Amino acid sequence: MAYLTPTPAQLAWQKDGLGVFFHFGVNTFHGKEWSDGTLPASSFNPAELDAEQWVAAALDAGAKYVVLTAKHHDGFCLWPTATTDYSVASSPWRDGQGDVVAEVAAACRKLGMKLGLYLSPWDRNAECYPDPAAYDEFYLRQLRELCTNYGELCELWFDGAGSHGREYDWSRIAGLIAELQPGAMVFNMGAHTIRWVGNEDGLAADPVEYVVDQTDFSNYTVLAAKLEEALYLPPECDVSIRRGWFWHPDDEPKELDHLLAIHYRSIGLGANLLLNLPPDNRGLIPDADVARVREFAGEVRRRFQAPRPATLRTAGPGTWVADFEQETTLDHVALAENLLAGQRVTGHRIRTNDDRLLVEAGTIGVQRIHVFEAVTVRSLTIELDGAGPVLDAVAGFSTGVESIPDINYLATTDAPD
Ligand code: FUL
Repeated sequence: MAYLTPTPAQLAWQKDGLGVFFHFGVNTFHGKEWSDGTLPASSFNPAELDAEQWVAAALDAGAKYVVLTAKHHDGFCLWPTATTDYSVASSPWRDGQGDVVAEVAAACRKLGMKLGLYLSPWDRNAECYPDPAAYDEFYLRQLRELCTNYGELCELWFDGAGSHGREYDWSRIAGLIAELQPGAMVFNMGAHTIRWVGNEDGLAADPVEYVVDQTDFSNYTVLAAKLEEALYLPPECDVSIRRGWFWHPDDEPKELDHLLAIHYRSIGLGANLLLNLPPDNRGLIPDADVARVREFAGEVRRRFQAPRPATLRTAGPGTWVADFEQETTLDHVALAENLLAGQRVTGHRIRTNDDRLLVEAGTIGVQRIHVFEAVTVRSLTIELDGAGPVLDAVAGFSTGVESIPDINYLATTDAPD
């Protein structure tokens, strides 16, 4: 059987692991999650907007890329597009001369962050939206502006919300991306290279399969999109640090434990995580959110920055041994599979040198983190199931933490007001 393999760009994106989402727009000034395209552009006025502060917060979080909502479902454009007046150019912000996309792009260049953009296919403001052919032209012009004027893009985010049952001209959209931003990951629709994980809670579940023949489409329909053929499509888990995607005055950041649980259930299962940090109506990421991401990243660093010294050797087909330099107490193990020949590991077990079964689980992928009651070992044996699996790395940690925090989350699939 032939195995589908990642492109170098897909593999690099998977290794980046963490991204930060910025949901920002006219909604930010009205306490809205979704609006219908009638909120006045004149209400967009973030008096203290500082894109560098946003990108610095993403750096603090440990993110390697950011994704900005250049246009959400309401159709309001954060750049001075030639396609519509419903944009920053009609707002009082920077006397109508501003360009949020350009400011975020400049901050990314300055701080060494990759930039991705979200351009909602569903547009509740565009008059031509009911006419698919006319809207396709309009949308392609918007995408061309974004793909031309802001440097290299690492990701284009196509949100399925509101678009169920609607066809867009995906072949021309794909052609335009191939021409102008061939390295960008394409999320969810069209010539996609990455997929949505299937919920907005940031949670993957074992097994995390990179090769799939159908994908979940959006939070607002249970219907999955059947693919014409199986594709290598690693998942991205998306979740907001707050209840809302956009900033609301009465909302607050999630607890540290909740964010850590999300980390284990996304990055710890071999999926990417796109964590939303919504800028407020001043145009700044609130202090409480900055403090929380610093706390989160600090705790991740504390747990994972110092693996216990070990060497890895093969011990027969599908079997690997990690020898620690000395007897070592561990409560976490991280594994990495070699993905160059595709995702091969379907199951795996970890045993201690005195043959206790420590872990029994499914996929490994780009990274798999296990947590368990502390054990003292000299070596660990890792047995891999699958065709020709190759283990790239094993790292053992002693963190003082022996379980993943419990999270009682409510998955919401109701469309927002
Ligand atoms: C959803 C949208 O409807 C939300 O407003 C948000 O943008 C989220 C990331 O995707 O489907």
